[in-house]
Amino acid sequence: MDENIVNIKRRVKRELDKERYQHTLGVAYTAACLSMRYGANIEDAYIAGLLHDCAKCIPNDDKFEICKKYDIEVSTYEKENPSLLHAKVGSFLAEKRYGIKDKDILNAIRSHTTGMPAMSLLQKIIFVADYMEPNRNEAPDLPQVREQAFLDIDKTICMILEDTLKYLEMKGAKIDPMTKETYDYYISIK
Ligand code: DGI
Ligand code: FE
Ligand code: FE
Repeated sequence: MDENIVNIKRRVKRELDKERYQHTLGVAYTAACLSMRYGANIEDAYIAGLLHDCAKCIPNDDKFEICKKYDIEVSTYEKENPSLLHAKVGSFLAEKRYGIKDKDILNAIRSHTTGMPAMSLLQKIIFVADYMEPNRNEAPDLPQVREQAFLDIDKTICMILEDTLKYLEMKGAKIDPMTKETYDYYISIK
């Protein structure tokens, strides 16, 4: 395997707890499979998968600290829901600590939790792979999502967002405006 990938894996393994590292490997190879199906760059997808949650195990206070130190903008919504920040901070660390220069990979990490309208193929692949990788088992619609992901990726994004919005409403959690915007966009092009 590419030396770069071996190094990323080693470092990410150190930064994450065991379960999160297993999830990370699951996202990486699911993203590679989806890339084969849709003709995306397989190695880029694998790397984006490996790094998408690289900031997940950083305590909230430290994430805020990183944002302050490096002038990363934090929305009011993220201030109230700091767990969402791991995507933005992860993208930053992927660039600064892991030396990733490819903007598409960095954007895919940044948008992996809420999605965003008009995503690139790689962004869509990471968004979908994160939801359906083999270690995930809680979402009720996983079998349908896993099948649909290899048939129509835009439709899959609608299914995932529908389920996520329902789940957040049930929990009484607030919905990030970007999650809603992404949903409206993908419903409108269906
Ligand atoms: O980091 P992971 O657990 O692998 O997955 P993720 O980055 O997609 O984060 C998943 C969580 O994020 C899931 O519990 C749903 C939540 N989420 C997604 N959109 C929103 C959200 N949480 C809030 N509060 N608001 C959102 O709009
Ligand atoms: Fe995440
Ligand atoms: Fe994840």
